[in-house]
Amino acid sequence: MTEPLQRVGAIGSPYSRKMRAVLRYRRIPFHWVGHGSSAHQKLPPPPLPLMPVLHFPTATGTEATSDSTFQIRRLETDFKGRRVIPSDPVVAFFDFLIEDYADEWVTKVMFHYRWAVPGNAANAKRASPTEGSRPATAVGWTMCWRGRAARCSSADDAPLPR
Ligand SMILES: N[C@@H](CCC(=O)N[C@@H](CS)C(=O)NCC(=O)O)C(=O)O
Repeated sequence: MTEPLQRVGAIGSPYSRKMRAVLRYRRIPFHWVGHGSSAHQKLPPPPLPLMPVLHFPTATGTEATSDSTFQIRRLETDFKGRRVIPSDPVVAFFDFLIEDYADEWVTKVMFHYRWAVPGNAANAKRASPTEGSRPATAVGWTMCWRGRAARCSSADDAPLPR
């Protein structure tokens, strides 16, 4: 594979940044396609409406894939060198356990520090709605996230944009 992979994501998305870190570490060329950008609109939809989406080249175009855990596994089989999954099956099991824990729970910690620290919240509420993610307007974005604030931020009165 010589063409850079298309990776749809957003700066504020922890899973997008996880995949960017993996692709950089593995030295796999990729294009960062902004979620909601015109380049994004031209790509086929993923199986799940979540970021990041990694598009793998196929004989007929590209295959859109969802979920960073499975994307990492696919990269392990498609690209050689600087692998991130240990070859020892016992160590690989612990690797999987730690990744699963981090995917499910460390994001809660991340969201807490994003929204509970006033300086971070001020930055996030300015940056997040302007990233081009769906929905594209600050009002739409707020409506989308307000109902989730308690779960995502660890605070009922998270300082979302008004
Ligand atoms: N388990 C998935 C989680 C992906 C995920 O939750 N992505 C978030 C952005 S960080 C998303 O797309 N959220 C959209 C939404 O909740 O509507 C993975 O590892 O890729």
